[in-house]
Amino acid sequence: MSDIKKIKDEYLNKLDKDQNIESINQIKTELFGKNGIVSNEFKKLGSVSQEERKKFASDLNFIKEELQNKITSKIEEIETKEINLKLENEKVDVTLPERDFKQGKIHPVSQVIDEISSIFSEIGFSVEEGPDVENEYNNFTALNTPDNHPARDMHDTFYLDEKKELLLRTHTSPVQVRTMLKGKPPFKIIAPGRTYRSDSDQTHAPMFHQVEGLHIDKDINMGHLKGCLNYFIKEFFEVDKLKMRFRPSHFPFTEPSAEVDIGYEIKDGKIIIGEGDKWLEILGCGMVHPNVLKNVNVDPSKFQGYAFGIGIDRLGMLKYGINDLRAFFETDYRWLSHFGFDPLDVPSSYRGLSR
Ligand code: 2U9
Repeated sequence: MSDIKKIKDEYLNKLDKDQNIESINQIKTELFGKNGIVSNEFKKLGSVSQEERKKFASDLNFIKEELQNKITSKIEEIETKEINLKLENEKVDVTLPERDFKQGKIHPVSQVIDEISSIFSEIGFSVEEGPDVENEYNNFTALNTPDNHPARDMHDTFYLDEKKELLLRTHTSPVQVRTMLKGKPPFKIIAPGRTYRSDSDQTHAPMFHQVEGLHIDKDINMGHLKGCLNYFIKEFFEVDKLKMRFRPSHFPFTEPSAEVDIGYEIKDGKIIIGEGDKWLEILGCGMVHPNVLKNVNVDPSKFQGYAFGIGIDRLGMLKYGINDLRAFFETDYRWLSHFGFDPLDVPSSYRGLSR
């Protein structure tokens, strides 16, 4: 018994010294583990004579309780110390100045894409998307644009390989090609997105945005095209009256083809869309060429329809009075906080896709 008393004093001493949770647990195992010092003393009880057993057991229990109490209070002490240290370090300094708060803005291009998508969805168009990197079949060949066509020129197209098989799409038309190749008519879709051409000045950027539309069904004619574009332009510019004219043009993928101008005038230095005696070119369109339909496995004797292409950036510049295209893509925060849109402020022309 004197041995175990010595050990008790030794361990009480150890526990008094600065300990951490791990070393306390280590001590706990040394004393009370399966082969611990105290546990082994209890095992000896059976071999002690009847007379001594009662005293031995009571002494042992006393020592056990003393050590266990010490361990429990030591653990509590360490945990309290840790909590206090944490509180000390995490203290909030209420005298600090507040952090600079920056309200995010919607970029005008995203805003205009949302407005356009919303307007077309009201008359049954769905929105399709596709990759920026395309193959030459989807971007040119399927669109009736032969090998020697000037649009394929290195000056216009960013090719990504020597063989000129991969490129950055020069229009969003490959999205319509992909949609028609994987589905069956009718098709009524718009394809907004980034497009690329090797061009850069005040009105051209090497990356710009387009939205193209395609409506293919039985008996679709140019009257439908005219009605659709008239509705879109009126909704987009929020005008009731609109002067619109179709000028004959040429695109390899449409026949006949046209460019569309809308009437405008300048009042107090501001551009007023809709009426007036000036004309502004706004988009290109036409009836989809039978060769294009054949290339995407649509029978042109049964199905026909119209397509159009609109430059989104220019449309946004016109509607929101922005005059340098390059500023769109310079990611200047001050420019964005002026021309950007509050995400919670919904203009009347944007009805949201959920309605
Ligand atoms: C398919 C068939 C036909 C899309 C069309 C135009 C006319 C057009 C320009 C307008 C301004 C491009 O951004 S812009 O420079 N686009 O004039 N785009 S018809 O015709 C298609 C598309 C896909 C399968």
